[in-house]
Amino acid sequence: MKTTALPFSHLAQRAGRPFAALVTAAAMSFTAVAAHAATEMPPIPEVQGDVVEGDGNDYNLKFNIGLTQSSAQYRGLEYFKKIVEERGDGHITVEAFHSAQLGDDLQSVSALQAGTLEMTAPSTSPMVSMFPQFAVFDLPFLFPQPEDADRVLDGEIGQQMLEEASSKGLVAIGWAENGYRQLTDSGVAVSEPSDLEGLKIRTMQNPIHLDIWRTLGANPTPMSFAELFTALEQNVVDGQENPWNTIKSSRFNEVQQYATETNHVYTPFITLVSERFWNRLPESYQQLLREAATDMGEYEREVSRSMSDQIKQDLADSGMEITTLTPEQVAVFQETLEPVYAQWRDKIGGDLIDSIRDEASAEQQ
Ligand code: KDG
Repeated sequence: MKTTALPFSHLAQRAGRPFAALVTAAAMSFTAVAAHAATEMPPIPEVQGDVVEGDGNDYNLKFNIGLTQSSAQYRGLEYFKKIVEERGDGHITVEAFHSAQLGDDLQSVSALQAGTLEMTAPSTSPMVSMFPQFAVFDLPFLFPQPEDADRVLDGEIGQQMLEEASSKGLVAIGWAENGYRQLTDSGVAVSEPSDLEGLKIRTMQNPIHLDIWRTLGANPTPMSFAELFTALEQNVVDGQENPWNTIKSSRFNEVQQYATETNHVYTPFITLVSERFWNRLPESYQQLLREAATDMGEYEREVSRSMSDQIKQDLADSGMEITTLTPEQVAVFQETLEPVYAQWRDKIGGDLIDSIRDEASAEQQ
């Protein structure tokens, strides 16, 4: 099916609302969520669920992530550990590692395939060379509101993607939230694409992200997350883009003066297990890990969303100049990036893009 309508107007049409109203609704929903933001991380929940009997053998799993110990991602990992060890019958333990201690995203995925690491939870973006369908999540402004991403990831499309990613030595058992990405830089206060001219922006190792920042007029540089803070500190790059929780937990405000709330891409985390380890587990423990991954993802979303307003305030208090775009300014970024949809539609698959847009814009039942 050839879509002739403009991507974002198309989204508005499907949502049955005028284009500007859709953008305003998205902005208001962020404000609404932010207005009720907690001032600190929500407490780690009590563990619910029956005790799970294993096969009498002992299993220890190392779970490595790229973000720091103060990130929402690590808080989710602490909850995952609590669930597995409290619901397991004492024969399964979790060792939690942060800040890429055991390798960055791509190194961790390779270690799972080799069987030298048991679990990790990377962004989908650096994995598109292994799973091209993940590139759909890198399309700009795909999800107008967080609930739209939840509906897709928790529904048939998300389940299908987990099944497809359960290959190549990996077992994909759940989704979690990295979140909506925001721009930071050390050069200028950015409020329109022309402000980006000549700025060196670090991107994830992902071709769509490179296209996004080239199209906006910047000079993009792909780099692993583990190298990013040093690259910013040494002015190897001028800026980067990540969710608020990452900007704060990775202390980017110490090496970046400006931030712009662009919400230009929503990035999920995908929770992965080494297939070699998985196949050694009794089925009862496999089911326990699946349930713990689902609970971790839901909790991580809550932590990520409930803290964004407080984090923005903390960053401003630390001296960062934060630019909040008007709906009209957001529309300029969206319209400038429309060619990225056209460039990538055939490579990603028009049917997948349309099914995600339909699911994302469907009213909550
Ligand atoms: O553990 C996840 C991080 O390593 C990374 O994926 C975070 O969004 C990210 C980035 O910019 O690399």
